[in-house]
Formats: sequence, structure tokens, C-alpha cells
Amino acid sequence: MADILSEISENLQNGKAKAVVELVGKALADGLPAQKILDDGLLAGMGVIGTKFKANEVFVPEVLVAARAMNKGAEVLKPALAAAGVKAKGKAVIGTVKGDLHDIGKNLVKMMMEGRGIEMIDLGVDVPASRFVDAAKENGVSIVCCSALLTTTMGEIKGVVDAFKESGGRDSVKIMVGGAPVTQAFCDQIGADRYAPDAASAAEAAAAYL
Ligand code: B1M
Repeated sequence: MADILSEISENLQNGKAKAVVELVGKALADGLPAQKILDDGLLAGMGVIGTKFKANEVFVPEVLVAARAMNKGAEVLKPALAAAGVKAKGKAVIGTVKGDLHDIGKNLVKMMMEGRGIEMIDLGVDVPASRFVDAAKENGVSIVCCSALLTTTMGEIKGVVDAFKESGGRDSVKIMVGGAPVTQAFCDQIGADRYAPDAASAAEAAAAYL
């Protein structure tokens, strides 16, 4: 079992998306729990890439192909991560804030929320504050999720909170925040409603709001 998970991790680190997709499918067929494949295969590989990126041992192109393999592998896990037969019970908007192109964490949060029966409106990456406000209004959603991975972009989340205040719609939405540099203290400081450290707790908190 450990072997296939290490193989997933290694192929992800080498950016071999096709192999990752095949191995994730095989691990599922072998009966491994989806959460374990995610944690010990895909995220473990991404963790190694993160450490090497920080140490200047790998660079943006390598990280990009690894990220692509991560997203492709996670797509295969999506049906298994979603609770079977959950009825849609509400909608949420999600996006990575302006200036920030990281989307792996956002995609996982989206996936986990879909697994909780929440219909997700995904605005993608580099999303300006006004777009969150417009999308929430247009779709009548009550939950807005903001992801930021850079210390230089986390301030944009405050911009989203402020844009909702300025639009007069602050009271009709719960603003949830997350991403590696984001903390509970930051959430409190900017007047957001809820900080979630990971995708599973984000999905649990969102479901509790609906
Ligand atoms: Co970037 N990058 N990156 N990068 N990158 C980091 C974030 C960094 C920590 C690496 C490092 O130096 N150690 C560093 C930030 C430093 C800082 O700000 N303090 C960094 C940097 C500096 C940069 C660039 C500036 C590099 C450059 O160009 N010189 C550049 C910026 C580009 C931009 O955004 N404008 C850049 C670019 C990139 C790539 C494009 C190459 C690629 C992104 C590809 C993609 O996403 N499609 C990339 C990657 C992959 C990373 C690392 C290696 C991995 C991030 C990741 O996906 N983690 C990262 C290093 C690291 O984190 N170790 C790094 C896995 C993911 C599952 O975790 O996103 O934290 P995470 O999500 C978690 C939780 O945080 C939470 O749930 C998720 C799952 O449990 N969560 C939420 C996330 N969003 C949430 C929203 C919620 C709730 C929970 O809403 C309710």
C-alpha cells in the first residue's frame, strides 16, 4: 500500500500527470480510502515540492507541472471524496484573491464542499474583490470563500470584506477565509466570519452555515 502512495508522490514530484492519474485510479480500485490517497500520495508529493521550491532546488516550471499533476490526480479522487447521494443544500462562491495564482488549495476546498452537497461557483484565480460581490449577488449565495497563498495577497481578503460592506451586502453573506499564510487572528482582524485551516474543516463549517 505504501508503495503505490510513494509512487503517486514521486510521479507528482516529476510532473507526470498521466502516471499520477493512472496510479490514483489503481489505488482507488485497490480499495485505498480516497482521503489517504490525497494525504499520503498527492499532498505528500506536493509537500516535497514545496520544501524544494523554498530551498531553490526546484523552480517555477517544475512546480507548475507538479501542480498540474496534483490537480489531475485530485480530479480522479473527486467522486470518491464526495459523500454519495448528498442533495444540493445551498450555494457558495469561491476564488483565489487578486494577484494570486495559486489554486490547488482552493480546488480542494471546492471539491470537499461539493462533497457536502454545496453547489460551488468557482471564480478561479486572481479574482478582484468586486467580482466576489457581483457573483454573490448574481447567484444569491450566502457563503463566500476566499483563498490566498501569498503574504503579499492576503490583504486582498480584507478588500473583499470591505467591498461587501461598501455594497451594503455584508450582512447577507458569511465570508470564509483560508490559505497557508491566513490565520484565525487575521480573520478576526479583517472582520471575516470564519477561518478554516484545511479543506475538510472549511467544508464542515460551510455546511453548518446552510
Ligand atoms: Co508559489 N509560493 N509562488 N507557486 N507555491 C508558495 C505559496 C510559497 C510558500 C513557496 C515558498 O517560498 N516556500 C511562497 C509564498 C511565500 C510567502 O508569501 N510568504 C510562494 C511564492 C513566493 C510564489 C511566487 C511569488 C514565486 C515566484 O514567481 N518567484 C509565485 C507567485 C505567483 C502568484 O500567485 N502571483 C508563485 C507561483 C507558484 C506556481 C504558479 C509555480 C505554483 C502554483 C500552481 C497552482 O496553484 N496551480 C506554486 C506552488 C504550487 C506553491 C507551493 C509549492 C504549493 C502550494 C500548494 O498548492 N500547496 C507553495 C509552497 C507550500 O505551500 N509549501 C508556494 C498545497 C495546497 C493543498 O495547500 O494551498 O495551503 P494550500 O491549501 C490548503 C489550506 O491552506 C486550506 O485548505 C487547503 C487544503 O487543505 N485552504 C483554504 C486554502 N485555501 C482555502 C480557502 C478557504 C479555506 C481553506 O476558504 C474558506
